[in-house]
Amino acid sequence: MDGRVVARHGHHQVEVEDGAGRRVPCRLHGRKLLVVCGDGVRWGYDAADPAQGIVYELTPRRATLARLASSGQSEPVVANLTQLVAVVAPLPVPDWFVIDRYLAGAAWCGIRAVIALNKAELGVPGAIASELAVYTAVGYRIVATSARAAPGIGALAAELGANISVLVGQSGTGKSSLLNALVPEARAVTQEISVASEEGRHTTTTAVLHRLATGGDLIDSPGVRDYSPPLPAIRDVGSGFVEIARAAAGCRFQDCLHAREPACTVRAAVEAGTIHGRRFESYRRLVELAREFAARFPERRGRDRVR
Ligand SMILES: Nc1nc2c(ncn2[C@@H]2O[C@H](COP(=O)(O)OP(=O)(O)OP(=O)(O)O)[C@@H](O)[C@H]2O)c(=O)[nH]1
Ligand SMILES: [Mg+2]
Ligand SMILES: [Zn+2]
Repeated sequence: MDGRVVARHGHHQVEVEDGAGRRVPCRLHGRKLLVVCGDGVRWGYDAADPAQGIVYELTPRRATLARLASSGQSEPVVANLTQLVAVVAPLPVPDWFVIDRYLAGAAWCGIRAVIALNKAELGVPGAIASELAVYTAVGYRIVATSARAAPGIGALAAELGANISVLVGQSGTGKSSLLNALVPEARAVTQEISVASEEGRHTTTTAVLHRLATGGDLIDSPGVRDYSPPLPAIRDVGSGFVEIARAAAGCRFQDCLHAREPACTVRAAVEAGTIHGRRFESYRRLVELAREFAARFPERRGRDRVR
């Protein structure tokens, strides 16, 4: 039968949803099979134990959110997405570099990205409002949400629509709380952020997919401390930053890295303030990372292209 993986538990156990929406625990046939939440699979019931299934093969993946592992390899996290929702909150204090990397990763795998500002009922500190204005200016959609009070989750539900969306971001921003507000039967575990560190406690440990009443799907994922997507070739890093890609059209050299080249319209825009300095710094750090990985793992050059 055809099915879809809605959760992975460890390396050899997954949960598969059948055509009727039933969720069946399954083991993987063969050790080489690497499946993640969202994967389409071929599976069947286990003759020896009809309460269990066996996954035999993976169907080809469409847009996959992956992470760059320290081994230099690209590790799939969630497969077959159409949208990424980066969740930030007044607390924990946002790490905008992490947000930029998710947005770039979404761009490289060809999916839409939006930013959700959760815990909005607490009020939005000026520093966060001005960062968010930078994203609005370059064209990202921002939705204010609250899992507890007004403004609620109406705007987020509208943004999710029929998409297959994943909630990503730092631990403690309220991803699982938003999921519970949208899909009460999900009953995802949530936990107060630590008083001492003002950071989340990494409560969610595995990505799980839930069906939305709107016809879309929502995947809750574990919060991160840091994240990097698999990186394209160095000269393509700028394509993950809308405003940099746009301004780069005017650079004298087609493969301009916007570092020290003459007649660079990107650097001119940074100096003029039309490209935000922190976004440019985000870009610069990713170029450095791409350079470092290309040097450390020359055999992988060009292989981990996300598209
Ligand atoms: N004030 C307020 N608190 C919220 C809101 N949403 C979530 N919280 C609280 O924030 C804390 C963290 O929420 P979680 O939903 O566990 O956060 P998470 O992003 O899933 O965290 P990880 O699973 O660790 O990544 C909990 O104490 C929630 O009750 C909100 O809209 N407003
Ligand atoms: Mg969670
Ligand atoms: Zn340039």
